Parts: sequence; C-alpha cells; structure tokens
Amino acid sequence: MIRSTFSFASAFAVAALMMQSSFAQETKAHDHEHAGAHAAMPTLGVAVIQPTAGGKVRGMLRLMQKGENLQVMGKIRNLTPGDHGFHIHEFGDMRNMKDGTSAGGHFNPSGVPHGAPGHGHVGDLGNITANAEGEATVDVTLEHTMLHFILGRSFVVHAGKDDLTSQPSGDAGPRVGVGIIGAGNPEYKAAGK
Ligand SMILES: [Cu+2]
Ligand SMILES: [Zn+2]
Repeated sequence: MIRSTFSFASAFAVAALMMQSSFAQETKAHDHEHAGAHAAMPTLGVAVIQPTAGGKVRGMLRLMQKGENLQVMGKIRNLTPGDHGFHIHEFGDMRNMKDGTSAGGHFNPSGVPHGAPGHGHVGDLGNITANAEGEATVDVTLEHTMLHFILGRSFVVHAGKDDLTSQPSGDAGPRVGVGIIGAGNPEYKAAGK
C-alpha cells in the first residue's frame, strides 16, 4: 500500500515535471512570435504607375507616414489634360493590364457608398488634374491612415473625371494607369528617384 502510494507520487512528480517543461517550451515559442510582431511598421511606400494596354500613362508616387497621416506625393504623366479619377483599389493585382480590372473595386473596408474624399470609400481620393502637357502633380494627405493598411493594394488612375456621386465608382471611365503600393526602399528617398 505504502509502496503503491509512493510510486503514484513519483509518477505524479514526473508528470508535473514534464508539464512544467512543455509549458516552458510553449512560453519560449510564444515570446518568439511576439518578437516578430514587434517588427517596425513600414513608413515609406512607393507605387510605380504603369499603363493599361494601348496607353502611355506612367508615374511614380511616394508615400510617407507622418504620425497618423499618410502623405502621397509624385507625378503622373501622359494623361489627357483635365481631371482624372484617382483611387486606391482593393487589390495590388496587375495580372490583367488589358483594362486593369484585376485591381478590383475601390478599397472599401467599411462598406459605404462611393463619394468625395473623406466621405466615401477609404480609397476615394477624388481627382488629380493634368496640365496642358498631360502631367498631374499629386500631393494628397490621407488622414488617420497607416501605410500598412493599404500596402499591397493599388492606385488606379482613370481616363475620365470622378463625379464623386455616381455609384459604385464615380463614373470615371476606363482605367488608364495602375500601380501596386509597395514598401519603399529608403535609399531611394533622398535621390528623389
Ligand atoms: Cu478607380
Ligand atoms: Zn469609391
């Protein structure tokens, strides 16, 4: 009886030790996961705008995180003079550059109707305006937007003007330029490339 109690107790002690050791291992693995999650969020982004089939629209946009706001700056060339709808579309997918439709619709995580910047889709950036030479200068600030929220999505420039009203996308016409929003290489920042 005593002997059997003793062996029960030692079996229990061994089991407790094993549990402790596996707990220690789990804790270690958990710490490791957290180290990855604490990697720095990107603060610089870039989007190289490329033309859909038959077009010549090209550009380069740089994104800079400034606190909780995100600034988008750059130039887009070879546009027709005037206003062009300019949006963040849901997918950074350029597999169909015949018409750019693989980029999906406007980025709209909150499921609201299309509208003017700040009043519609998160991706509704309104219009950019090309001068007589077909060049548009972009300088927009997205308030309360973190770069990682739109990283891997895309900018799309349209042939026509976004009327900021028509559903589901402002009647802005065909997609003439698409660029995937990627993490920017900081070495290119100073050079203004
Ligand atoms: Cu669009
Ligand atoms: Zn929209």
